Amino acid sequence: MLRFDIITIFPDMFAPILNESILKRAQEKKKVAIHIHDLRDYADDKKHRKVDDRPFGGGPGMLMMPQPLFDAIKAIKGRRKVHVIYTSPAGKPFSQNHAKRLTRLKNLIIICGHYEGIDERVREHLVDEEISVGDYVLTGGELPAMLITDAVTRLIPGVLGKKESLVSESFEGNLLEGPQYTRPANFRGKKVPPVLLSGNHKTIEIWRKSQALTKTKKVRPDLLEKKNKGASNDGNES
Ligand code: 4FD
Repeated sequence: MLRFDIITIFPDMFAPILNESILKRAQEKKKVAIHIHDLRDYADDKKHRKVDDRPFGGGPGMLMMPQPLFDAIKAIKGRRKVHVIYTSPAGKPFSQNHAKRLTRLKNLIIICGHYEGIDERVREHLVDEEISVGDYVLTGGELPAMLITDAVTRLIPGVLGKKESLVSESFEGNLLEGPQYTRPANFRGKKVPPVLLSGNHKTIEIWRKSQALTKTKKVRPDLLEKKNKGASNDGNES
């Protein structure tokens, strides 16, 4: 069982995403446990539940204060060994191989970044890795935390059924998937490529591979360069 503890100032954002579909089933099957913690519950300032403050040296915006984060992590962690992730646009790029690596851990804490970021002492003393889910800025680290939870959970053995199987999906082998079709074979005059109706599995496999290559060349040539260099998705070990 992999346990996620997510620290956020918007705890209500999580239930609609995490308590549906495959993530809901994964929790019911005890493949993962997901606990959401309201950072404000750990504020020393019991009256205003303050968790942010102005940056020393001046400048715009607010920073997440060290006190609530230090106390939240200490309380949540207990005596367990945990891996602490902080989501921010300044982190290492998240990838499929990154997700695979995280499935090997037992306890993950994810701090959802906010405002202009965190006090550096949190990064220095509490954070094991800073992750970015892409080169864009969001209103908070909540969506990145959900995204990481989703990408990691679906890789845990027994979470996906046969229907949603892991084999031959996009990113396996650094190729995007080519076109796919379902019934009818002729939809309002728009026909499915005849090779797919041939029943010749070998020819179909070759056609799919060539389509995948063409598509990857067109939309993600960077993936092919990595493939040719023999590196995995993010250049890290899976
Ligand atoms: N690309 C990401 C993560 C968080 C975020 C925030 C500093 C802004 C994008 C720290 C500035 C956190 C990402 C919150 N936006 N926004 O992973």
